[in-house]
Amino acid sequence: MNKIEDSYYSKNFLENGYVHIPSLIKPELIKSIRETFSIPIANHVLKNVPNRLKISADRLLLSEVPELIEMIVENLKDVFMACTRQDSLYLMYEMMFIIPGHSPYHTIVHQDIGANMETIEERFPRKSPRHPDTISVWIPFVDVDKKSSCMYVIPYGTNIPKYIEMKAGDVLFLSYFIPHGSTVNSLDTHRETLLMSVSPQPTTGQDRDINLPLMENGKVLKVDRNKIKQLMDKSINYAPGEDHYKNI
Ligand SMILES: O=C(O)CCC(=O)C(=O)O
Ligand SMILES: [Fe+2]
Repeated sequence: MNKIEDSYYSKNFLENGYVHIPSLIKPELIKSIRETFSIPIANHVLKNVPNRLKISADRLLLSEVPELIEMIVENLKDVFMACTRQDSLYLMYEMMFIIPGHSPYHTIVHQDIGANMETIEERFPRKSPRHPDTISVWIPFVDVDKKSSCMYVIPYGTNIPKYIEMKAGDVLFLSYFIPHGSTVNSLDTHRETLLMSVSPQPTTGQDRDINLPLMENGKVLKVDRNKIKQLMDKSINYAPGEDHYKNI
């Protein structure tokens, strides 16, 4: 990405609360992630629980293919710095999220500042232990549109939902405050996605956040493999915990 694109994306993000960045991950890489991880996981879970509405695999890509996370940060580092106005970045959580074909599940409208979804107060809370410039990074591994569980956002200054149709390997940045949700997946095929939350500062007093340093002074760091191993051994789950595929 060049500087002009970076500043175009960050300007849009700061003005509207979201930005859609096309073609981040190459099709061959997406194909291998799907064949190695998301499709076998979906098949495994659905074999055991055929009516599963949604499946999440917490920190699996981080532990199995940390290069993928490093590559994403490397490619997006200038946009991250422009959007957060800081040059450090920490990973709060990372999960693969799969919505099976014909699942009635859809993500109810919420802000990511609220980590829980049960009540209105939880979906639209007033404060959070995380930094206000925390960004959710959402990457579909399959093309998504209104029929296949694409995301929608309510851009800053509007009250009209905007549906974000995306190609596999595109990226959607969501601010911590933008209201967003997703449509149901009415296709036969699964909707497979990667969801990460990154923040310019670590969180204190919130032990389910990974707080893994990804960038320091504008320099992308190698993911600390030992730290990841410790994290995987400790079972802290990003909500909703009942969906963790390893429990099945
Ligand atoms: O993938 C989705 O449907 C939405 C995920 C999301 O917004 C979240 O987990 O906060
Ligand atoms: Fe969200």
